[in-house]
Amino acid sequence: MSSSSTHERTRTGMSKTALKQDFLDNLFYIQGRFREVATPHDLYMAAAFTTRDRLLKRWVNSAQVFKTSHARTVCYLSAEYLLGPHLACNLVNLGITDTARQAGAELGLNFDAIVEEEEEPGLGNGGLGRLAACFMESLSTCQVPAIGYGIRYEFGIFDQAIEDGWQVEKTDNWLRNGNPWEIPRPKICFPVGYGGHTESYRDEHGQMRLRWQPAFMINGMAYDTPILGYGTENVNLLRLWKAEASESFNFQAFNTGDYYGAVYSKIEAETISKVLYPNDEPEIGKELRLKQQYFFVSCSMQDMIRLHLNTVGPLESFAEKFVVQLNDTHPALAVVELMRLLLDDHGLNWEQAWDITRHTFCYTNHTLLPEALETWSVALFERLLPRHLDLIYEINRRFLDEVRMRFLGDEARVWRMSLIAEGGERRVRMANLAVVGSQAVNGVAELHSALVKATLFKDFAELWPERFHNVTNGVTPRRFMVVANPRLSRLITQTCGHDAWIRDLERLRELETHQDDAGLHADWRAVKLAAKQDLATWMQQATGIHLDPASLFDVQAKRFHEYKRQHLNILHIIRCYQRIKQGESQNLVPRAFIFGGKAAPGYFMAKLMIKLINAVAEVVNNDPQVNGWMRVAFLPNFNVKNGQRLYPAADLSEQISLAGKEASGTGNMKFSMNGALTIGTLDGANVEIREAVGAENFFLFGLTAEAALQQQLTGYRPWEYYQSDIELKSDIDLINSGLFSHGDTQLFRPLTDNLVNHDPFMVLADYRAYLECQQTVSAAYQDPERWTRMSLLNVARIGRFSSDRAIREYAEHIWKVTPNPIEAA
Ligand code: NTF
Repeated sequence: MSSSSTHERTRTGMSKTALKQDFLDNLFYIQGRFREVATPHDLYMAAAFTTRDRLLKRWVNSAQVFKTSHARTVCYLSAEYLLGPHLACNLVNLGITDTARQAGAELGLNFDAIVEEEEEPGLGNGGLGRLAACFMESLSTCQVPAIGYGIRYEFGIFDQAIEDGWQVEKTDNWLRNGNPWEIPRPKICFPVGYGGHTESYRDEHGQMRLRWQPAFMINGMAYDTPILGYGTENVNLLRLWKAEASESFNFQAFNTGDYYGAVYSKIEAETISKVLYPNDEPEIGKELRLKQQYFFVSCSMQDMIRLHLNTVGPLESFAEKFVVQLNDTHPALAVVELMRLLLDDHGLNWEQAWDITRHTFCYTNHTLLPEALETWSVALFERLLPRHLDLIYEINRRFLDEVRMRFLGDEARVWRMSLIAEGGERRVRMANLAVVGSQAVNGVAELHSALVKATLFKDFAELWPERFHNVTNGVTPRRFMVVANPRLSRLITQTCGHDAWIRDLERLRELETHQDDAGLHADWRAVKLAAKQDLATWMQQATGIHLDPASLFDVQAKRFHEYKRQHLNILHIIRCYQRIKQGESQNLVPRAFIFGGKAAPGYFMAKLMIKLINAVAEVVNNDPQVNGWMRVAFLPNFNVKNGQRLYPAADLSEQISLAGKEASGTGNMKFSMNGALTIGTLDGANVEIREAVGAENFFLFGLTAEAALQQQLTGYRPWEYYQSDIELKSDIDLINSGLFSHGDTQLFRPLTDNLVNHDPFMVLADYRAYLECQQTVSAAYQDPERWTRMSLLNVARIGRFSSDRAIREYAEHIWKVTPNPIEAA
């Protein structure tokens, strides 16, 4: 530590003494408690405020600099941010974790218990929302000026409890005890309209124009959360909108004597930001969801226009000041809303407005699954957003003329590309809208981006090939290595002789020179074992299930979905069980099979998979004949916090989706970063992870995307696999026998029947290859030196999958924005 930075720390209050004093002050002045009577939550709040005080200074400084320098700014629009707990990450990014720990110790406090106390904001479902959170952190780290816009859901993703083996959803009342990380901005508040009609009028130049008269208005109020970067003074802003009744509206009702009516309308307005919707239930078509999307998009676009007018000036340069990234199609209405604001509120003409709009937006696609592609019925649109429907028609008319001009006489193409799906109920295609309204479209892994061009957006890629890009996802090593796995991080820093890898993850490659170092191997194994012990302790207490840290920890943690094929994993478990029962354990290694993940509340099949896992667990864990060999455990309520317990403890990472279905995956990266080896298909980012870590350090199995598609086209007959593979048949039959369901032979029928008769995700086709691959896993695990070397090389070569790299690619190729480093104030 140089003397100037030591000085810096004391000057800005980063010293241990200052931390202790401020902690006690916050405990007293904010929580109204002194040390002796403080609850664990009081202690957490005092720690959070003490940390927040320290980041506010950086934040205000960043905001000031960005304002005066007119820095080009990225606006990330996302309906989800799965942030995870803030405290530990903010301490790491402030560089004061050790100081805070010592300060705590001197006050007689348990630092880890305080960190553990934080309830995470679960404002997202899974991969897409977590990606947005990683990107926000990396935007700050990479010094790119950015604002994240989203919704401040009062209830985030439900908490999952397991009762009698079934998933039970509990509301996530995350704001109950207050949120020390957000700053309410009552003055940053925008009106949002719904319903009503459009009318024409003559403007001051005698031009006929249209305007919207909404039937009712609500307000969106800003709540700001500062997002720190690592090793930088740059702090970006996450601005989430809360829906509130508009005062004037209330007042009107009050004046007419309808006090209760006014209160009711207030409640109704506030439902708009009440609850997060699941993302992997087939098309829900919920009106409230469309209202939510329009709500946050309208507030965000109005806010950007306000900022632009306040700093830069004329709206003609809007697209130079801002670039807006659409995180999937949920915010795609922003394209239309910007058009409306420019045309109706700011008097631009169509050509000007469209030129600005087209140069403002970029769109990321996150899934090819047809049931996840958003469409909204024209009728609903007409009722809720009549002006926007007009604008969509006009955008479409002009766009389809362009298509006709380019592809003479190809009306089938015009139909496919239209923003409106005709035939049957007319629907607005949000993905087509997003592509037409954007200057760049990207997929999230090489394979996915290729499939986007070849299938989903084939027509669009033929029209505008230059618009299509790939940016492979990444994850932040600060949260998923430094915070989640301090032991491994310390070992890496010690081995490399520096901690520069934390901001430049490619430098993990320096570990390669130590790949045969026996001392390092021993330390590496000790680190893994300690993490497994931690997880085992936690599991025992959370589920009562005992896991042996010496066994191979085989982990599948992600949302439950048929395409992710948790049932393929279960079939392997049942096969192991049967083999052991039949005395064929010679090629096995003792394994703990660990699952985590939520199922969308309305997704019956996914919930049945959870039940099956718990049912198999109950039998296996209570069978003394197999207990030396295997355990099955379901970790309830998989979220960011619980993920941080799992990744460090995994030996084997299950990434077994049907090739072509998982757009990227990001859990695959988090496991690998923590030294787990992957068993996986050639799907999503697995392909690139395997290339990076080396084929010899990755357990590959299964059909390729191409072969899977080919087989589907020529007629896939799962029952032929069932009939011809006696082990497969016996595994499925064992489920149907009632062994796992106290004699109920019908309980799992929907699942097994579906596998044998339809099997849309080709579980049976990949079953044999998966079993064989699992045998090579067991064999490798029996050679600890070899396994350790493979684990080490996975970490050494995973640098590319930092979200810093992803952000740099977006910045250079898509956003055309350069870093804007902030000097310390
Ligand atoms: C998810 N998509 C994909 O299923 C994952 O493969 C990917 O890693 C993440 O996005 C992040 O890109 C979704 O969650 C959604 F909503 F699009 F279905």
